[in-house]
Parts: sequence; C-alpha cells; structure tokens
Amino acid sequence: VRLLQSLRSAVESERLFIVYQPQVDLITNAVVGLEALIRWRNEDGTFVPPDRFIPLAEASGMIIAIGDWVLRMACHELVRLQGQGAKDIRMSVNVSQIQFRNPEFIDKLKSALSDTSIQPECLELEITESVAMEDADFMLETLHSVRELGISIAIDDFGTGYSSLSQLRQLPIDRLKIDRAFVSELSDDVMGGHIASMVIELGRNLQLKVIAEGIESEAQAARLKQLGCHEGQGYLYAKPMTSVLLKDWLKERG
Ligand code: G
Ligand code: G
Ligand code: MN
Ligand code: NA
Repeated sequence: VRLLQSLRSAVESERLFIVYQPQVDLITNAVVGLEALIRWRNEDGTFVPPDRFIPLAEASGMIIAIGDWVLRMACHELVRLQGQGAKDIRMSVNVSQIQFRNPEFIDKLKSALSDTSIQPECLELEITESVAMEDADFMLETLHSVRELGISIAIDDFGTGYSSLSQLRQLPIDRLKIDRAFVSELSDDVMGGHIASMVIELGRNLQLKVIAEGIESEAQAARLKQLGCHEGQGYLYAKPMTSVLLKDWLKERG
C-alpha cells in the first residue's frame, strides 16, 4: 500500500520519465528503432525498477493512465527526432495486458496517433508472449484492429512462454523479440543458444522479423547475425537513455 501511495505521488509530481534504447540492424549497424522504457526516480535519487511498480500499476488500474502517457510521450519523441533528421526509425512501446484488454484501447491508440501526428508505420507495440497466447479470439480481433491502424506488433520476451505454434501462425504480428535470457547463453566458448537459434528459424518460417535483446558482446552479435537474426538491442550498442542524451547519441552516430 505504501508503494502504491508513492506511485500515485510519483505520477502527480512527475517523477516518472522515459528512457529510450536504440535497436540496430545487425548487418548494416544502422539504428532502426527505439524502445521506450519507463523509469521511476525517488526523491532521494534511488530508482524503483519497473518490474516492481508495473505489476502494482496493473493491479491498481493506474497502468491505463501511465501506459497512455508513455505512448504519447514516445510518439512525440519520435516525431521530434524525425524533425531533427532521424529517418527510418520506429518507436516501440511496451503495452500491458491490462491496457490491451481495456475496451477503449483502440480509441486511445487512434487519438495518440492523431494528436502526435506520428506515422502509424513508425509505431510498434510490444506485447509479451504470455499475453499474446491467451484468449485466442480476443487477441486475434484486437491485434487485427491494431494492424488496421498501420501500427506493427512485436512479441516481447519470446521463448519464455508456451507458444502454441498453430496459434502463433494465425496472429497478425510483425516481429519476435528473443528474450535476453537466451541471448546471454550465446557466447564463443559455450555452445549454448539453442533457443535463440530456434526462434530465428521460426521467424524465418513464419516470415517474421526477429530482434534479439540484451546483446552485451560482439561475440553474441556475430553469432546472432550468423544465425540470421535481423536486429539487436543491448548494452553493446547503448543503454536506455533520456531524451536529451539520446539526441546527442544519435547525432554522434551520424
Ligand atoms: O527497463 P527494464 O529492463 O528495467 O524493464 C523491465 C521491464 O519493465 C521490462 O519487461 C519492460 O517490458 C517493462 N516496461 C518498461 N517500460 C514499460 C512500459 O512503459 N509499460 C509496460 N507495460 N512495461 C514496461
Ligand atoms: O522486457 P523488456 O524487453 O521490455 O525489457 C527490456 C529491459 O532490458 C530494460 O529494462 C533494459 O534496461 C534491459 N536491458 C537492455 N539491454 C540490456 C542488456 O544488454 N543487458 C541487460 N542485462 N539488460 C538489458
Ligand atoms: Mn520490451
Ligand atoms: Na523482453
């Protein structure tokens, strides 16, 4: 309850902010996307990790307002960056199942699109594998509505859930995001990475793009590239950055 009260006051006093982590094309090394990630900084300067407060925000329903705020901020940020010359970059926003199941979700997406004038093709929503796999009929309908708006869909934390392949094949999605647990198994000395390589193969068969998250070493990046993974994200390229730092980082990268 105390954490919930402080989350309320964090929202009110604007101690929530967003950081952005670049996503790169593994072949060309070009920046192709940004993932928006929420942060909460306490008055004393310490951080509350999203893994702790997102579940709370979900249970209390606050995630609806917070998620809508993240979506709009992220769209604004991308439009601003495009104005500064960043082209061909998409923005990925994490969406909680509570948001997704909210009857107003599609309307909220529409108004975020029109209010921020982001091109829908530049927006991607990330939903986790476990959310994507539940309630097939509802998911199918909602995902189709999202797609009709021109927005693309990535399945986050892929490999950690229990995907039904027949269900996966039916879903109108664009990208699989290999969970970082499977990327960390990929190193030059250990022959791990069976799951990563299966996900890449699955993506190839279903004609989905594949992105790997949590890439920390050149060896991991090289292995993923060799396996046919399209894109990557991780500390090797950049940590999640505030809007101000991101602007400089993009400029420096050219
Ligand atoms: O940034 P970090 O690795 O600490 O994120 C931890 C988890 O919090 C990740 O699973 C991420 O998807 C989730 N997360 C971060 N930002 C958001 C957000 O804006 N909305 C939702 N629903 N989840 C988020
Ligand atoms: O679950 P989701 O994929 O949305 O969460 C992404 C989280 O992973 C973010 O909290 C981000 O801070 C974290 N992250 C991003 N890159 C790396 C990395 O290279 N290594 C590790 N350990 N964490 C990372
Ligand atoms: Mn994510
Ligand atoms: Na993930």
